[in-house]
Amino acid sequence: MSVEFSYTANLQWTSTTESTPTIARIAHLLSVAQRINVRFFTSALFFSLFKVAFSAAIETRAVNAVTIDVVNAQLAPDGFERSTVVANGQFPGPAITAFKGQTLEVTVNNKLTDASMRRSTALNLDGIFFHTDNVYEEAEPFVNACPIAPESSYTYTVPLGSQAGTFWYHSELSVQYVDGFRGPLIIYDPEDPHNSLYDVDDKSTIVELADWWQNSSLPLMAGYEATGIVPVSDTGLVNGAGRFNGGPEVPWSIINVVQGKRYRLRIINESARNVFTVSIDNHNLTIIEADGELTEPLTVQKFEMFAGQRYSAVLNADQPVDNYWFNAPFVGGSPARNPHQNTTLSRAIIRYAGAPIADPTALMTSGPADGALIEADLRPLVPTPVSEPDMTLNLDFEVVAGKAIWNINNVSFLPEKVPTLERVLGGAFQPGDFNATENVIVLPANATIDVVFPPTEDDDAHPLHLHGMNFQVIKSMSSPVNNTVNPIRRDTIAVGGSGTTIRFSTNNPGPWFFHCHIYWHKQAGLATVMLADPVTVQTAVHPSKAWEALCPAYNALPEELQ
Ligand SMILES: [Cu+2]
Repeated sequence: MSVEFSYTANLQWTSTTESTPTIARIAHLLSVAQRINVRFFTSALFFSLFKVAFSAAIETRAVNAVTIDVVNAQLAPDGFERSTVVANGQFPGPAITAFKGQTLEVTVNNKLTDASMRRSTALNLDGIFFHTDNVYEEAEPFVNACPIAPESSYTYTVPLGSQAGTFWYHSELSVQYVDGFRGPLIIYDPEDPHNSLYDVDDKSTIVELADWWQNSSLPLMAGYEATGIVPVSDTGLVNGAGRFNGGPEVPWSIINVVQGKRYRLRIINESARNVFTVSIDNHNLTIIEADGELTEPLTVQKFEMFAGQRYSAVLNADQPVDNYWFNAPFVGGSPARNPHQNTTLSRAIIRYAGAPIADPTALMTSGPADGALIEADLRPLVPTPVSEPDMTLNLDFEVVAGKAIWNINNVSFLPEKVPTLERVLGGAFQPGDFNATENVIVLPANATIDVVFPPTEDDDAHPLHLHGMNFQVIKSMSSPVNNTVNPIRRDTIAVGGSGTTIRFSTNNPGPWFFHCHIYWHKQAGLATVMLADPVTVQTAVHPSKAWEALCPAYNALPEELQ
C-alpha cells in the first residue's frame, strides 16, 4: 500500500545518511551482497536492500501517491480505550514522506461509520504552500472546498515545489482532529544545506506531541459552547503514548540512539490546544528548522512549541550510554478542571544502544530551569528580502465572556455553506460581496501586507496559522524589537503578550484561511480569510470535476452524515 512508500523512503534515509542514494550506490550494495555469500545474510538484510533499491526508484518518481483510509478505531494511547477518527487505524497516523520537487497525490477514503463523531472529513496538509492555480486543493472546508462525504474518496494533488522540511496533516473539519486524525508529513531534501550537521534523519527521529481527550470532540465542543470553557485535555502524548493521573502505566515511547551519532529530531506539536516545552535531560538541542524553513543553527536547552508549530532540532548523542528523559510538559487550561491532567507524565525515553531496557533512573522533571529558546533569536539560514509594507492590518482579538465566541475586530468567523473560493469564481471580489461573518479581508495584488496583533493582557497566546504560504516574523512576542533585517519565516506564530507583527506578500492570489491553531478557538470564530487579488483568482483557477462534485454531495447529506 502506498503509505508504505513513505516508510521505505524513510528507511532509505536510515541506510544512507550522508547523501542521496543513487542508482550507482544501490548497484554497489547489491554487488556487495553478491560477493559475500548471501546465504549468511539474514532475511532482514535482504529486506532492507530491497527497500533501499525500491525507495531509490521512488525518489526519482515525479508523483508520490499516498492513500489514507480515514476510519474509526478503538484505541487507548493513554491506556483509556475510546473510539477514534484516525488515518489507517492508528494514532498518530502513518508518516507521509516525500522528496523535494515531487507531486504528492493523497487519496483520502472516508470510511467513517461511528455516529458519535463527525462522519465527513477533510484533509489539511499543514504548512504546504499552494499556488493560485491549485488553491482548490487547499481543503479548508467552506473556504476552499467542501468536506468529503462518508463512503467517498477524494484525491488531493499537490506539487511540492521547492519546499522541504517538517510538516503535518490533520482533519480540517471542525475540531475533528481532536478525535485523532493527525500525523506527520516530512519532505526530505537530498541536498539539505544542513546535511553535515546530523547523521540520522528517518522515521525514528519524528517526534509527535499531542494533547489527548478521553471524550470525543462533539460532547467536548458542546461543553465549550455551554460554558465558554475550552476543554482541558486528559493527557499529553509523545509519539502516541502518555499517562494520566490514576491511569495505567502505558509504556513510554522510546527514541533509540547510538552513542556518537547526531539525530535530526523533527518535532511536531500536533495539538488542538496545548503548548509543550521540549527538553532532554543532560543534552542540548540545536534548532535548524522552524515550520519548514531552515534557520541558522541555534543551541538551546529547551523550547516552547505552540499548537501547529514544528522544529527540527539536532540531538548529539554524546553522553554516557544510558536512558534519558525526553521531557514534554505542557500547559493548556487550568489543571484543576481536569483531575486526570499531570503534565509530568508527558514524556518519552531517549535510549542509547547498550543501555538497560528500563526507565531512566533520574527523577521525572519539567526539564532545565534556564536555556529556553527566544524565538526572536532565530535567524534564517538564507534571509529573504524584506519589503516595506503597502498596507497594515490591525487584528484585535476579543472573547465573549462565558461563550465559545472569539471575535477578530468584532467579527466572529462563521463558515458559509458555499466556499469562499466558489463565490469568488462566481464573481465576488469586493468586501460587500461577502457576509460580514465570513471575515474576508480583500487584499490588493502584489502588495506587502503587515498584520499587527496589538499587545494583550490575556494569559494565553494564540498560535495564528496562515494557509497556502508563510510570512516573515517582523516582531515576535518574545522580544520588544522589530526585525526588518533578517526575520525568520514560519507559518504558525504565537500572538499575545507584548504583541506580534508578521509580513507577507499577496503575490500568490487566493483565499487563504488564517486562524488560531487552538482548534477550539478556530471553531469559536477566531479566523479570517485573507483574500489576495480575487480578480486574478477568477481567471487563473480552474477546479477539477472532482472538486466541483464535493459540495453537492456534502450538501445532500442528512446532518448526521455531515
Ligand atoms: Cu486561540
